[in-house]
Amino acid sequence: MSELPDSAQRVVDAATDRGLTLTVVEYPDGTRTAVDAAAAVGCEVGQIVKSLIFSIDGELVLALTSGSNRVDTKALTAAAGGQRCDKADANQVREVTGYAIGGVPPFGHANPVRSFLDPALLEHGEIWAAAGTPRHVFAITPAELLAATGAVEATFTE
Ligand code: 5CA
Repeated sequence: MSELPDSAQRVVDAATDRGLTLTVVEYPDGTRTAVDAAAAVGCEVGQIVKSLIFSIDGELVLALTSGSNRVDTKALTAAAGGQRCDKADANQVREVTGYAIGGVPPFGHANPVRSFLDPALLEHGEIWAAAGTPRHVFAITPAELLAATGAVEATFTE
């Protein structure tokens, strides 16, 4: 088995800490967006987990969103109990998660982050998420993802 890049290995280690064994798959053509990832994996876009960071009243939160959905920032703000929501910029994403956009995983972040999960992800038996780079992904069940992230289910999509 070839060696994983550090950022992907950190995700595997975070999963191990949570009692999960991840199989990370590398797609050299890239999995930077949900559409790219679905094409690479050969699954529905709705089975891809987008790990999106928003700043709500200055708190960086994670919205685990189905690849086929768009975040309704008003609904996300309400779920988080806040007032104002801005999309995080690339620097904020890297600062809070420790990963670059396109590879942000759903757990294994540099800093703790409150997480919310789009219930549409629960409709699938298997979903796929970024493993720390824009080329690496892993499969997980929705129940495992909920347990690994401690995310709160909330309806926050348009
Ligand atoms: N690897 C894939 C799926 S496994 C992935 O990471 N998808 S993603 O949706 O979680 O990450 C891409 C998202 O990053 C885009 O949907 C977009 O919301 C966000 N993004 C892209 N460019 C920027 C940017 N310059 N600033 C802030 N956010 C950005």
